[in-house]
Amino acid sequence: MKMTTILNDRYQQDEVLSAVLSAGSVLLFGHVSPDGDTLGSVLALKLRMERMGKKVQAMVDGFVPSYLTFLPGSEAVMAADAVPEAFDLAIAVDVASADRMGKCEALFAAAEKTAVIDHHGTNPGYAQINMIDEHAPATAILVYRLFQHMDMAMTKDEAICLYTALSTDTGNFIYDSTNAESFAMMSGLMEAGLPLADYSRRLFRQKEEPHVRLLVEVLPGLRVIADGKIAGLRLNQQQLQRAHANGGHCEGIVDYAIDLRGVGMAYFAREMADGRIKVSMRALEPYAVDKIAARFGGGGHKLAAGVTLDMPMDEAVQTIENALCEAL
Ligand SMILES: [Mn+2]
Repeated sequence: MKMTTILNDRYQQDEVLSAVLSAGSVLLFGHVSPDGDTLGSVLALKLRMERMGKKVQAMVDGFVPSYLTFLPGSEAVMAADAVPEAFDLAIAVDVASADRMGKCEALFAAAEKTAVIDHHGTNPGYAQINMIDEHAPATAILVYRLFQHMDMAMTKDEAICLYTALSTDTGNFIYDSTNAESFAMMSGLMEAGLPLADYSRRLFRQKEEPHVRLLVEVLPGLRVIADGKIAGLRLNQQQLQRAHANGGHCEGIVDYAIDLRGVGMAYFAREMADGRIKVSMRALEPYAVDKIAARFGGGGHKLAAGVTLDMPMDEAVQTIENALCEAL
């Protein structure tokens, strides 16, 4: 495969490779509210490094969402309050800033040797070794590049992890970030025996009953404003409980707002157990929501960003709608 040469002092691929080779034990960290890319990339690395004879542990502040429990090795991911065995190297995977490790941040910071593998342009490079490429559509792409520099054939389980990571971060290969390298990597995963039909169905077609019951609660509250250019949805704790759902079941709900024809920006506001309001925002070019999220202390990408607001639902929705209208 043709490899792109990245002239970027934050792209320390060789340094990550040699750190991995010389480490006897590794602790991998994902980000809070773990998604397909962070978990898939962490678990692919875990499987590979175990085959290299290393002792590997993985740790995340937050639960593995139920739609990702099929990932090989996901049952071994430790919670933030676990006490890991001693390790030589800490690697943060798909973690844009150190505080995105949540309660694991202190453990990472105290490690003797640290590395980060990430694709967020906002990543300041907070580790000793930083392998960051903001042009990669998923962290999984960077992990795949690392694997290509190891003299080992890919296993089916590694392929399943990397496919999960890449496909979820590209919205099943439809986001603008999807590039030729994504498909070159898919070719490699298929050669490794990826059961594509089975896993694409698990990830993109199957719905859990609480998710569908959430739609029944949420969709009647659809708001369309600004001449149809902005749409929004909201969910309170009572509705969440009626649907027997949890936060993980909310994945994808914001798409019902952004997928309305004519809509350029959308939000989904949900009340969390502590009363704060978590807002997911989406935009279509030429609109962007990253600056709006940043203004209120959140983060993310131009077309997908999020923020948590410490105010009642009505006020949070009004605040976000005002900001979105302003950005139009
Ligand atoms: Mn990612």
